Amino acid sequence: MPRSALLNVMVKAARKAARGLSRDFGEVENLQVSIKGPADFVSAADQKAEEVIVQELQRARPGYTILAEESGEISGTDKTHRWIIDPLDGTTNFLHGFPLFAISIALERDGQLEAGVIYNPVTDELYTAARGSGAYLNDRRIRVAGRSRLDDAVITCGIPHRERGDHAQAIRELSVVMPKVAGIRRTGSAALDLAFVAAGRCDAFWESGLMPWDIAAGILIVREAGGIVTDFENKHTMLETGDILTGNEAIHNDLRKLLNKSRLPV
Ligand code: 2AM
Ligand code: CA
Repeated sequence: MPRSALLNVMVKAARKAARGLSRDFGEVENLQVSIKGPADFVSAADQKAEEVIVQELQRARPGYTILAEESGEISGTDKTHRWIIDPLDGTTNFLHGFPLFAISIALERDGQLEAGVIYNPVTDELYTAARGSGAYLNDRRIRVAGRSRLDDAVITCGIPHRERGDHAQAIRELSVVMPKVAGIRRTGSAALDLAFVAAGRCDAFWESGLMPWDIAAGILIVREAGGIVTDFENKHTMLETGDILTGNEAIHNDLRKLLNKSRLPV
């Protein structure tokens, strides 16, 4: 199926920003040994990538509102459309020369996700979806995995960073899920976790406390790949709460019940 004009705009912006990020990623290894380390360099790379994306999107669709990780909300003349942008998801990986990071761009219209793009420059893998038109990896249709038993499932998750989130709760979650599944993975990029669920590379993903730009594109891509995406109460507050749970219908349901066992009574 030919890509829509809208997706073409988003893909062009992602690929352009990716060229800079790939160059900068190649430099990170050299910087590991400097006294200051690569942190400032990475934050400059992140900002530069965001500028490129914002510039491309504004040129193609002037006036759309923008929500981006580095700039926050840039109110446009058109408030019905909003770009949600993460120029570099997996920053800690990038900083360490660990090759798992992605650019994520979504478009919302009247609060509904219309299109999403996630691009991994290291593997040159481009995940796209437009509402009602399916999800694609490098222009080939993708579907969530068909496995229905937790026993067979490989599941990715997030673990809160130092000084963020509820570490004790994260450990309770791991301790209920670990004995029931084939394996748990932690990639460090929520956007790629969602892309991997959509492509059937893993069976489910859950994380708490994420930001809208981490997950907006991925939510649509998983849905268009036939997956279920909710918060832990089966509601659709993911962009507001940052809590997300996703997989095919069977695994999503079983994992939700399991995770709820890890919650302390309030
Ligand atoms: P980032 O790499 O763009 O920061 C990994 O668990 C996920 O959490 C990544 O998608 C990462 O996005 C996100 N993340 C990292 N630090 C965060 C923070 N302080 N608040 C919210 N999300 C964060
Ligand atoms: Ca992010």
